[in-house]
Amino acid sequence: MELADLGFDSWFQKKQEESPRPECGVARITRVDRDRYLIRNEVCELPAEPAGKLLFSTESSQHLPCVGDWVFVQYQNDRSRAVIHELFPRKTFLRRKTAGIKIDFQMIASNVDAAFIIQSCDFNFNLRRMERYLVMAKEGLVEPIILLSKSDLVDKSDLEKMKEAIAREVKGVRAAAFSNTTPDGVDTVRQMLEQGKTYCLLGSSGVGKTTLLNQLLGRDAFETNPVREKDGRGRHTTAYRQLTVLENRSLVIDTPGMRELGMIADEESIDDSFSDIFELATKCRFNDCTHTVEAGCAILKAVQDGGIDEGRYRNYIKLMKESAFHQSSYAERRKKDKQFGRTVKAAVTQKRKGL
Ligand SMILES: Nc1nc2c(ncn2[C@@H]2O[C@H](COP(=O)(O)OP(=O)(O)OP(=O)(O)O)[C@@H](O)[C@H]2O)c(=O)[nH]1
Ligand SMILES: [Mg+2]
Ligand SMILES: [Zn+2]
Repeated sequence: MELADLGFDSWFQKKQEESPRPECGVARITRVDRDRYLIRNEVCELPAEPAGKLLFSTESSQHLPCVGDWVFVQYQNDRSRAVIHELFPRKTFLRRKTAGIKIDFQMIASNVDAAFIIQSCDFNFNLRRMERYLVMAKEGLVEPIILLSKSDLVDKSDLEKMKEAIAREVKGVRAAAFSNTTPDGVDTVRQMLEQGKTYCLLGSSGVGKTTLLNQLLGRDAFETNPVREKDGRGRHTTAYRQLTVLENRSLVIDTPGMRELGMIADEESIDDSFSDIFELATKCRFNDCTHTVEAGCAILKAVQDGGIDEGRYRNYIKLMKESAFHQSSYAERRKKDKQFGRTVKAAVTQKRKGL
């Protein structure tokens, strides 16, 4: 195997020529598990650790090696271990803000050509989350590819509606649905993979990232686990980020499912694309209307009258069902909706009275 097979292209070659380190070898970080690293070179995969100088000269963890990084290393005596001395500049990256007051970032992966943003069709579909991932990819110059997994679990018409919703929401981004349960489904993804290019699997726990990787590999190399039946949530099976070389010489980085509760809850404002529906919700007869079966539901009426597109209505219901959204902020949102409704009413009354 040559470094080019691991993704070392002319961009990195140029960087190396600009600031060579003749005393060092070049390798790629293939696994990060807390402070333990694996690297891969032309010959093999082996453990490595950062040099003290590298560790202590960085203020933020984002400057430490992450999976996908190209690094300068020195091998120790029998070449069974290596010391990482320096990182190559990152061509692209995926990172997210860490929790806390100080603005800092956690690296997810680097030098990724395309990120598969995976949501499962059954419980996980959420346009707002998708948007977050799209922003993340865009910021790091990574091409996003949207994948809907577990297409076997929903009926065709629902799947079409989700695809339409995606098409309405984002333009110019590749998107596909697939199922890990059929060879056809996996081929849909396989066809997108190019030799020497690096792909990163992103998405909530349980959407089937590792299952997809195993399918692409053709063997159960990595552990997967069933999701919780009641809400489809995963069990955070994958514990570290790892880069795997496929037979077709493309490179796939699997990641642990992200805990996104904070990611969604920190967004206070109501999604613009559903604001009209939220507004209608204040006019339902019952305070705890679920907008699915109730008499006197203003939303259902608008759907029947054609005032609200049925596809959008379904997306809204899906969004409300999405647990993180539902549990953390639904009650609050309803309260706000009511308040908002009152404000609107008051404004209208004032206007009528000519105030
Ligand atoms: N019905 C169906 N089940 C699937 C599909 N893909 C994966 N699963 C199942 O979903 C469960 C979770 O899959 P994983 O691959 O472990 O999910 P993951 O995204 O890697 O989850 P984490 O490692 O926790 O982030 C497993 O029981 C899989 O068998 C699919 O296309 N259809
Ligand atoms: Mg996994
Ligand atoms: Zn209602």
